[in-house]
Parts: sequence; structure tokens; C-alpha cells
Amino acid sequence: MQTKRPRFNEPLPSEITPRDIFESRRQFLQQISVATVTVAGLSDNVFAQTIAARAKLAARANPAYFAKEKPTTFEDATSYNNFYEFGMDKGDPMLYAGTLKTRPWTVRIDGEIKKPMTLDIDSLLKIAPLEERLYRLRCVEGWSMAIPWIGYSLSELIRKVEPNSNAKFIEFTTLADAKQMPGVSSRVLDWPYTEGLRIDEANHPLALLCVGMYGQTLLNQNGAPVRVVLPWKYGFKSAKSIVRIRFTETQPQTAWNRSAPEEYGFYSNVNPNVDHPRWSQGSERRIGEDGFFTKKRKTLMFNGYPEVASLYTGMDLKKFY
Ligand SMILES: Nc1nc2c(c(=O)[nH]1)N[C@H]1C(S)=C(S)[C@@H](COP(=O)(O)O)O[C@H]1N2
Ligand SMILES: [Mo]
Repeated sequence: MQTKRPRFNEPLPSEITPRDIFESRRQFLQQISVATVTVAGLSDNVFAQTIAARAKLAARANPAYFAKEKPTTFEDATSYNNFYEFGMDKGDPMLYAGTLKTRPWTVRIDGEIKKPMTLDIDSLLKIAPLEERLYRLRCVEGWSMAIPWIGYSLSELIRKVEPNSNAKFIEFTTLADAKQMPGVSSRVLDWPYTEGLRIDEANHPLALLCVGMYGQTLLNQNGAPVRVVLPWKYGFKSAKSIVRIRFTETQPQTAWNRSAPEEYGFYSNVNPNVDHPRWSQGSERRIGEDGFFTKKRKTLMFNGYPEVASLYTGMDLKKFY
């Protein structure tokens, strides 16, 4: 008999894989990856693929967008991920995203624009000069990283497709291919994963169309070949492996909001004063700093990007969470 689809719940912070357990599992996986064994049906060859270096990607560091932070290590940023299309555990995307085929790849851009188009990834790479930006990304679960992303402002792409006067919102749809993505056959979310922004948010120069990190093209587990990074919003707004960008007149549905509307709103700005219904959002763990006695960091309003505040003038951010 068909059972009710379980409402999706992000794990409580206390349920997140403790770092030390995670570390030892990763070490274990690295050891076996060099041996000729398989783990969970995964060959060592496939595993090697998931951690292999990508193509170098030249980008000029933009000092205006370079957080004064120690970057999270490449290893942490590529092995501790949320990408539910590949599974629920933080290590699943690293393990299972290796087989995602990211070339050829096209992004359909349509809706309320004068120039609908389908762009392949090489054309997308050429729309504007690539910049390196060190952004913090703060997950709604209470952990954060600081990552040197590569890309350009989403506004550059928006300008190219010429939105018409009806274009008030922008919707991102990400790949949902059950053949390549084992998580898509589970019912944790209604696939495809969709996200959205108001058009003025999307045009804010901080909003990054992202094609790389750490001097390389994106690893699959981080959303190859193209994603967005919206550093003032909770991490789930930063949709990975985008296949469609649609301009709309009305506010688009988002996968998380549909799944648990009282927990995940459309705006989802990082806000230490508005708690998640099941936990506080006042502090966070920086991945890589999580020794047993390490103090958590205080979470900052808009994740420490006050320049976006004017987008929300006059709005009650408790109501529009
Ligand atoms: N398509 C898709 N995009 C996604 C997710 C996802 O499950 N599917 N997870 C989100 C969440 S919850 C977070 S915190 C960030 C994590 O990005 P990172 O793994 O590159 O750090 O990706 C976001 N983008
Ligand atoms: Mo997240």
C-alpha cells in the first residue's frame, strides 16, 4: 500500500554526523579507494573519479567580494555536502555524484524575457569575465563554510536575455534524472529541486552564477556544471546543477517551501533573530573548526552581507522568512 510521503525534515543539529565519525569514515573510504575493493557497489575507479582534480579555470580574484576569512579546505568543501539528489548523508554526494554527466549540458532560459535561449556550458562561461570570490555559505542546519567560488554576477546573464516588464521573479530548476541520481527515486522532496528569487535579489551583484571553485571547474558534488551561490541566504537557496532559468510574473514555488512551508520560506535570508521552528539560528559551526572544545561562531544578519539590507526595506523579516 502506498504510504504517505514523509514530510521532509532537515536533521536536528544533534543528529548531524559528528565530525569525528565523519572523519574516520572518510579516511576509511580513502584507504579503500586505493585498494581493489568495492564499497556499497561502488568501484574504486568511480570513487577516484569523484575526488579527482577538474579542469583548471582561470579567474581574477575580485577583492570587493573576497571575505576576510580562512577558506575551508578543498577536501572539506568537496566531501561534506548537501545534494539530496545523491542521497541524504553528507558524504553521499562525494560518493555518488561522480557518474553525473555534466557535458554536454544546456541551460534553458525562458519566460518573461525578450530573448529566450538555450545556452550550452561553454557559451555560459563566456558571458562575462570569470571572477574568484570568497563567500561564506551558511546552511540552515547550522554549519558554514568559506569557499573561493568562480563565476560572475547573475545580473550579467539576466541583462543578456532582456527581461520584459512582467519579469518579477526568477526560478531555477535543477536536473532530476533518476538514472544518474539515486536520490531522485526517494521521496524526500518533490523533484525537480526548484528555487527562486525576486528579480531585484537576482540582480544584486552578490548573487553569483557559479561555474567553479578552488581554481577549477565545479566538482559534481558541488553542483557541476553550473549553480548559483547566494551567500546572504541559507544554503538551500543556492541551487546546484541548474538546467532551466525561468522569468515569471508571480512568485515561483520552491521545493523546500512546498515540503515544509512553516520551516522554509521563500526568502530564507540568514537571520540570527528568526529561529527555525525546531532549532536556534543564532550560531553556527564552521566546518574544519569543529574540535570538541571549539566554540561555535555567532551567525550574522544576512550572513555578514549587510549590503543586501536595502532589498528588504520595510519588510517584516519574521513574516517573510
Ligand atoms: N539541486 C540541489 N541543490 C542544492 C541542494 C540539493 O539538495 N539539491 N542542497 C542545498 C543545500 S541544503 C546546501 S547547504 C548547499 C550546499 O552546497 P555545497 O555542498 O557546495 O557546500 O547546496 C544547496 N543546493
Ligand atoms: Mo543546507
